[in-house]
Amino acid sequence: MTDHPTPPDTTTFPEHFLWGAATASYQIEGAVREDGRGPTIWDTFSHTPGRVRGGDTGDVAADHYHRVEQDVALMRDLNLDAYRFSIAWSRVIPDGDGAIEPRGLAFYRHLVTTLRAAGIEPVITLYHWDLPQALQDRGGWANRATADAFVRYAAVVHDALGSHVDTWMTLNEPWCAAFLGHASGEHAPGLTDPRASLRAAHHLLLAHGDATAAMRRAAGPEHRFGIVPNLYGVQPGSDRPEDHAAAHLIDGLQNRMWLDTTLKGQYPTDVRAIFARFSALDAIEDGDEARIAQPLDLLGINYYQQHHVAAGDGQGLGSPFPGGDEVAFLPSAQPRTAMGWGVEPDGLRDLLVRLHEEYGSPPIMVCENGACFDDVVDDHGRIHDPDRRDFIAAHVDAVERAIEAGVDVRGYFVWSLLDNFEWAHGYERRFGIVHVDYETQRRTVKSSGAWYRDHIAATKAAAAGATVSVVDA
Ligand code: IFM
Repeated sequence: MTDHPTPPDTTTFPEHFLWGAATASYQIEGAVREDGRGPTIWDTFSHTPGRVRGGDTGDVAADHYHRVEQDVALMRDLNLDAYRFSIAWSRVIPDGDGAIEPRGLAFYRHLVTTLRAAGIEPVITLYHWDLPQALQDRGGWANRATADAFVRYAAVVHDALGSHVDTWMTLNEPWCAAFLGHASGEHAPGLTDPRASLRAAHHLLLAHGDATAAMRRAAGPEHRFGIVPNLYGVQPGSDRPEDHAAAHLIDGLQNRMWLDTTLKGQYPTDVRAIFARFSALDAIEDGDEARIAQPLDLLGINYYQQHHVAAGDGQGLGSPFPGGDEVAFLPSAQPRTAMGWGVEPDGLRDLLVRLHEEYGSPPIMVCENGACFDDVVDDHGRIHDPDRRDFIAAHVDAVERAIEAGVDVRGYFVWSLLDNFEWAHGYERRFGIVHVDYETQRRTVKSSGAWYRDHIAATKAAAAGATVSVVDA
């Protein structure tokens, strides 16, 4: 990557475009045993030896639970318009479907009012993978009743916080919850059961649809509802028909499964065939697809990279996709992040255009985009991270090119505000634009964060007709 990225054009973004940063409850909050919070599948998983690198857990994480004021002040200093965070279900209803814990709701009420006082718009995600353990003990997402419990939980949170929060996302990356959690077992609850993974996927979608309908019934006209799948461009490794077939299969499970259901009201035929192959079709009851396809005000998307695939040898390649053992995943030919993920900003532009052209998508928010690189803290305590800065600049530029091509994009959220618990990778992998020293909990804005702060100021100045240059951080 260059040391001098091409600055994105600041003049294209619509006036009310939201510049934000995102986090998730289990990744930053800590305080796992405080104020009545019930245990979750990630508490269980991270405390199981061998599941998370180095035995790391979210017990303390970035200690955000005790640092709301400090963290919101940081967001204000970064010029953020909006902050996307998730609610920990088990803080609000410790066992998932029983008694409500008022201290959990009070914590989030305090967070959203502190954000509002700082002029920052809260964007809520109701589920970012931390299922109450008590529900897992009764089958978790593979059990249809979990969708009903989610609808009640969503209504409780919406009722408590709806007067402060306009933007509501039901699920973050249901693909991960279903397939990493139940097929490859890399994530909690750590199952390797393709049938359970497909049942979980369907019940997550049903939970999204029914919760959206329930919240909308109670909502004011200003409330906006959406879902946040993680979407990828899927590129065949060659022109061979079998590589194209592999790309089609992965596109079905990664993209169309979530888009066709929520936006068109039906599973793609090839995805139904995967359900049939793993004897999971019985999970899809009559009328479910219509319930899933609730009208949406926003489509949230998370974008990090593209998949490059070829026909495999059927020997099982560790693919997290049920049925994906027939597919070989190829490394990107582009530079890669510390996760090994290819840096492919054009893939974001192409994805946004696809959503517009193929799906007639509702307005889109890029709810996560960012990069993990190995940060070095210098002798003065500074973190100079030009690779992350270039990554963000190039993807903001890709969003800008999609807007120019006619796509209605309403916001961009960096993943992540803070370094945090990166799931099975523990604390080794850092995505933050703000560095967290986990010994002291000291926060330090990285040079990528300084660039983002200045970029937001320049964009706002451009919208107001003034000129501010983005200093090369
Ligand atoms: O940290 C995760 C986040 O929880 C979901 N989206 C991808 C991020 C980076 O892996």
